[in-house]
Amino acid sequence: MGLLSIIRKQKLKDREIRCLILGLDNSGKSTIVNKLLPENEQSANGITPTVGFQIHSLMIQDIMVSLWDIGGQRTLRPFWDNYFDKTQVMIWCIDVSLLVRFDETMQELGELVNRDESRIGYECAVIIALNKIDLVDDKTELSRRCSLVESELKRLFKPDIRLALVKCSGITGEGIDDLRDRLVEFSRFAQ
Ligand SMILES: Nc1nc2c(ncn2[C@@H]2O[C@H](COP(=O)(O)OP(=O)(O)OP(=O)(O)O)[C@@H](O)[C@H]2O)c(=O)[nH]1
Ligand SMILES: [Mg+2]
Repeated sequence: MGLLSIIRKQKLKDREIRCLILGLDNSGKSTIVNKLLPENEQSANGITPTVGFQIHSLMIQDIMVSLWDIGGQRTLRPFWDNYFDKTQVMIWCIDVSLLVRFDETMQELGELVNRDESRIGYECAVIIALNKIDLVDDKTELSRRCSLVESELKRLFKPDIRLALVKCSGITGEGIDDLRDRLVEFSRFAQ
């Protein structure tokens, strides 16, 4: 292999980032991941609950994103900690249509933060994906729920962390471009 091709290969490797997508079961993580993939790679059949994890590689602009979709069922949550090594971005997915699970999702996020305060928001940027917006027709109610999440985030995180909030729907695709943009923005920062 010539020197030039070694350098080129290294440069390509430098542009790789790792992103975790975490959150409660049924919040829509795998559905979002499917929507982020190029159309010809999207699953046409239904998405089933993730047992363990699935890794997808996806090119966004000039960045190769290795996207780790981790199952959110209660029995799988004790293993979440094991996935953070060399991870630059975490997408935390919340089902905005289910107010009854807001406390649970914030508690799980809080536990992750408390276990290692230098990790989430510092080593690893955070994107909060408020998913399933298509299920909340009332816009005032949707804003109220977003504000609820925002005030919880203020309580959980120090003000200097790298954090973004994106409203989206893994089904209609609304907000998915915004999610992609945030992913690129944080990936560039990580390089
Ligand atoms: N209406 C609507 N349904 C959604 C949306 N995103 C996901 N769903 C549905 O929610 C259910 C759960 O979606 P998944 O993507 O499997 O959820 P998950 O977070 O990956 O779940 P686990 O793998 O168990 O952690 C499926 O029936 C999806 O079709 C959305 O934005 N809008
Ligand atoms: Mg899943």
